Amino acid sequence: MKEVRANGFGGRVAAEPNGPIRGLRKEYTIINEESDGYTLFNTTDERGASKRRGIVAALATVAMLVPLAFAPSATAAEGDYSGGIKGEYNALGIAAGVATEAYSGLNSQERQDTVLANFNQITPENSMKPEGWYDGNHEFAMSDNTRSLLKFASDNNIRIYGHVLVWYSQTPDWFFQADEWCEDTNNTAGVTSCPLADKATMQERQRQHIENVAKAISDEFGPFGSDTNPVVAFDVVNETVNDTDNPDTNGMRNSLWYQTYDGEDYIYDAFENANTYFNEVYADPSDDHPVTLFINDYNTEQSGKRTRYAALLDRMVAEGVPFDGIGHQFHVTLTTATSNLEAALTDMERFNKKQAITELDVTTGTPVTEAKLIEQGQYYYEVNQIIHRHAAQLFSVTVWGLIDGLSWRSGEGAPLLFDDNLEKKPAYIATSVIAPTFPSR
Ligand code: 9MR
Repeated sequence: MKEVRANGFGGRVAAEPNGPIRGLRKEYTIINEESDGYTLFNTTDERGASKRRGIVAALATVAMLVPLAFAPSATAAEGDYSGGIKGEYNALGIAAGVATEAYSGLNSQERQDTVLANFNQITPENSMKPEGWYDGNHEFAMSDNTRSLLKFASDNNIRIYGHVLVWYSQTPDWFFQADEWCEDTNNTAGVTSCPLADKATMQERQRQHIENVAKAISDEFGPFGSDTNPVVAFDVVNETVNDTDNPDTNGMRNSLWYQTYDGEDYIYDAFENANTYFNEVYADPSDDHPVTLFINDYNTEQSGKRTRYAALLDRMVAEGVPFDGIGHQFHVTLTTATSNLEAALTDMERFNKKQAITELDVTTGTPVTEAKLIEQGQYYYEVNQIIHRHAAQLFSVTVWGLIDGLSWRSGEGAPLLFDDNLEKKPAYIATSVIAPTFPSR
């Protein structure tokens, strides 16, 4: 990895051949020791030749140390930057997603504006998980959080990538009990002291849950595929593959789903049910497959997990399971080789399905320094190049949160594209611009 040095704000200011970057408060410049400084972007043509020339020249001196400097810009205007990330991805046929909720990334006008300027798809970060649909009486109902998010999406013509129908986590333990009212004296989530339900009971509970979700959404927002229903995809199952190679479960997680079914066919059933209810029963007759059905997992950038994931997918294909897409969460750090992310996408190409980057975030470690933020920009830039190379199969790329402070990993170092003041980080620039602009690490 090449050394990156940040001179910090107010550090060395580069020559300004093209003017400041529109939409950015700070101007980001590359300065290397053997040449002039180069502005990464210009106001009139973000993909212009002058910029490329500058960067190529900068990259040509790669014997190097690439110190980077920030310089405050007096003239940069806010909020008008090349159609945002969605504009860039749209050119590739990929949706630009963010995980958020009405109560977090959409709870101020400024946050809503930032979401709408940059993304055209939202994954509900928590509200649509199984436990989000039940009250204390085990009654099924759409929550206000889910309703608000769907309404925001429907009103603003933004897509929803649903998350998640079947998951070992954030599912009430009673769901897996033979008697759902049996008192569970074990306080650990995912474990119950009560006798487990049998397979037939679980098959019916799963079917009912999936039908209820599809029906509740279509009752309020119209059938799937209609103009008012924003749902275009769903994580049907999440995190079913084991972290280690457990031969007893054929590499699958020994969850309460696995235990109650005594096998992985709960996954097959989930796709059958989702296909029936989202793409048939509650679908608009004019659209024969409105909801793209995904399987989703983490650590697919690691070869062992990926091998087990692919083996499961092979079995699903052999069983004729109606799945449409393969999700890669990509919760990574600056030390995760980006080539491993690319290997994950490449290895899954043979299935001829859609793929999605479903939960992208890249922690810097702490303390978060300017140098780390620049390196993170370079990392996101490498990921963006991978996205370009795999655009044909990619359905969407989703960052797991709007601003660093709202991230589930905020303690591990600023993982996202916007800081807590909604300022665009180098990671944002790297993600939103197609032209080759960042020197490699
Ligand atoms: O980001 C989510 C966080 O707010 C929740 O507390 C957490 C609870 O499990 O889930 C987080 O989202 C997870 C996602 O649903 C599935 N993949 C891993 C994500 C990070 O934990």
